[in-house]
Amino acid sequence: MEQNSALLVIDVQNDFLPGGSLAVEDGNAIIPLINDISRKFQNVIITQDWHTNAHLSFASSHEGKAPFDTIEMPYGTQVLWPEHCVQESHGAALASDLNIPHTQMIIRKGYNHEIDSYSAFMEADKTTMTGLTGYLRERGIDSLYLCGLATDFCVAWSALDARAQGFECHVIEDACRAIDLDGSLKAAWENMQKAGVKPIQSNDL
Ligand code: VGL
Ligand code: ZN
Repeated sequence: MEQNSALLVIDVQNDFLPGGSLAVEDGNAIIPLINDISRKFQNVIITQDWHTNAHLSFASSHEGKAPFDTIEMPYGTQVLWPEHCVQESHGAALASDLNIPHTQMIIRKGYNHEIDSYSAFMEADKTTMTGLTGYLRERGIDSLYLCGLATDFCVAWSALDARAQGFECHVIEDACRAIDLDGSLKAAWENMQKAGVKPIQSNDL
């Protein structure tokens, strides 16, 4: 791949893998594929969900709420999750069999206690930027390829924001797995299609 392209590996962390607190079904199946795909890219960026203890996106931080309930936050409706990806925990660590030594940057998100951040570009308030747009622009990167977990949350939100920020964006479908809450996977693909995100398969690369 050209110097203007980057692979974004989204949230391949223990808590999103089988055995983790917010396990995505079959999530571990994509790891060897992502390792292979990464060899085709000069530029690789990894994201890491990185929450505070008792983060407000956790159901356990709200009395009477259970995982997958929703709540109204100042920035809109928030799905409440099991505790996951708490800073420095084993669950927050990148999968140990993720093997991408030429990764150039690891960007963390979701570290603001009161605001969730599915997207690698901006927090759920749609205002607070993570700095990724500036990093990519300074590096002359304008074409992105996304893979990882979960298709319908962090991958989709990152892809939509990538388009909103003016990047060309592809989602490598077979190198992602979904949570799929109440039709969220179908809705995510519809929104991505409308926004001009291009779905591709790993063997298209
Ligand atoms: C994610 C829910 C909560 C994800 C992160 O990586 O898709 N989903 N935090
Ligand atoms: Zn999270």
